[in-house]
Amino acid sequence: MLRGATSRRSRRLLVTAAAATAPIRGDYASLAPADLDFFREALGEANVVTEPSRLERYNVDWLGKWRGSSGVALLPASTVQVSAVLGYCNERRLAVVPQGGNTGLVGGSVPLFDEVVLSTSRMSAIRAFDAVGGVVTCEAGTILQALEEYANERGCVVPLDLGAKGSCTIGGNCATNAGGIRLLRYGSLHGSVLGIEAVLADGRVLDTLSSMRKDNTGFDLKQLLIGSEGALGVITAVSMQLPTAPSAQNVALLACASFDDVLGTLAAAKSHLSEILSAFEFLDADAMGVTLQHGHGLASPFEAPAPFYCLIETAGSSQEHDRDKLFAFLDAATEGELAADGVVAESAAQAAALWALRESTTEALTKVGHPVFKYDLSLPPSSFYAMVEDARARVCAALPDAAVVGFGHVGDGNLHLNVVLPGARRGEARAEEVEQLEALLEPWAYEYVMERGGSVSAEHGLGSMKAHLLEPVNGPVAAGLMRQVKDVFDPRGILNPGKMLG
Ligand code: FAD
Ligand code: 2HG
Ligand code: ZN
Repeated sequence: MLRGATSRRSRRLLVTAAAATAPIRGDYASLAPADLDFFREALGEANVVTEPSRLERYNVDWLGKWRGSSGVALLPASTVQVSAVLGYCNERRLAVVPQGGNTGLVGGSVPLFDEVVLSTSRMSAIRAFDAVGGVVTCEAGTILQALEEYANERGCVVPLDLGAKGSCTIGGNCATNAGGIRLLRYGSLHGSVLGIEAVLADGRVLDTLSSMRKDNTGFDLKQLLIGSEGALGVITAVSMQLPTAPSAQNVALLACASFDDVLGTLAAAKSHLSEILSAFEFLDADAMGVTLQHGHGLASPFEAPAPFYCLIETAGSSQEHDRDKLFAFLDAATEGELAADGVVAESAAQAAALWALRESTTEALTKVGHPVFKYDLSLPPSSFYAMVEDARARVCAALPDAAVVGFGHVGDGNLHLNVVLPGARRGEARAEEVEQLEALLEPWAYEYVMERGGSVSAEHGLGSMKAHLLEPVNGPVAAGLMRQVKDVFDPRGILNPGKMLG
């Protein structure tokens, strides 16, 4: 073996050994009255939140799984204010959690202890739009859906879309390197983001904002901030390439009898639809069942349930041409017996209704029980759905009524495996079974993925949920380099401690 290299097998063993342990509060200062005086002076009284009832939303994550006890949330309105606040926190060694829409699913966006919450919610201005180049520059707190509407009014789309679009922010999207349902078409944010402005821990402003696609003048530092989960700096603004809005869009939902048929349908979609294929998502019968049961006003277009569903979208510039291609593909899929049934949306409203079936699953699962165990995984096709079946067999042998569902971005090799006990409430109803469920799933799920060359976090990040996996999955050399980078950006370690970098 090469010096410093770790084999996949040895990394799998490291995953087994790396049990998640209770986080320990670092040697940070505690919030003092003089700190609040400084923050009020810098931001204005109204933008320093200390009332417990108003703090609740900053201390608890979207899933209600992680809860901190911060005594203050700061709401700066400008990069200058972020700089003043961070410079001060760095001097005082107050730990800080950057927060956008607080829709993250891995416990990265809320304090673990009493960290100061720095919310970008008041930073939502669009700074510039270059109509010729299709480049927008917006502040980090801009809500994704608001940016999409802004883009649509100008004949463009945002190259990113996800179910949390009504609440998540562009800064949070960049900080998590969010994937979502358009990644198949437009690639990751590492390609679409042209520049980032971020305030470093000591208050210095790193400005890489640009409307240029090409720039080879040294290290591409913005790439380090994309996916940095609040550990390297507070992103304050982003410039992004907006693709031209497609003038023709079609959505189809197909029912398949087996997961092999889902993969066959994906292969057929790629070859028949090629450049107009813009999304390929899947749900299994259980994911669809939960969605229909708990999603408001949702209905299946099919008379009978099917084992699997594929949601396929095309986006192009000629409706006639795209429809021809879509129907040729559907003929091939049904004649080849890949799809047992299928519907094509005949209006924008019908297309939205089909998309709602896929986008409502995450919320629907929260109504089944608590907590929902989420595994956001990259897996090769041969293991992709086998993992859901293996998880189901393992879990249901002990807990027969557990809901074990699979859905996600199958076109990108990204599985969302979710497991939840109906009626459970951690620490309340079914508490012992919840502990049993967790022990059945972890580290089993992570080992399973590592053995097959996948990723334990395809798009949601590590947060506090998977911080203990940073080194096992990346190996000591990569993890060590990441920690050295952290030291360069944030030598006093005030930014989001205990999360991604442990
Ligand atoms: P937050 O949740 O507030 O923060 C997330 C992380 O980024 C934290 O570590 C935080 O410290 C950091 N952060 C936030 N803002 C900044 C900033 N300005 N500077 C530095 N660090 C910052 N994710 C996907 O990838 N694909 C999906 O398809 C998807 N679908 C979802 C659907 C639903 C219903 C929900 C609830 C979540 C979904 N997510 C998905 C997860 C989540 O929405 C994304 O991770 C999103 O990018 C988080 O954005 P946010 O503004 O809410 O960030
Ligand atoms: C999605 O693709 C999100 O809908 C959330 O990434 C996935 O709930 C999940 O596990
Ligand atoms: Zn997803």
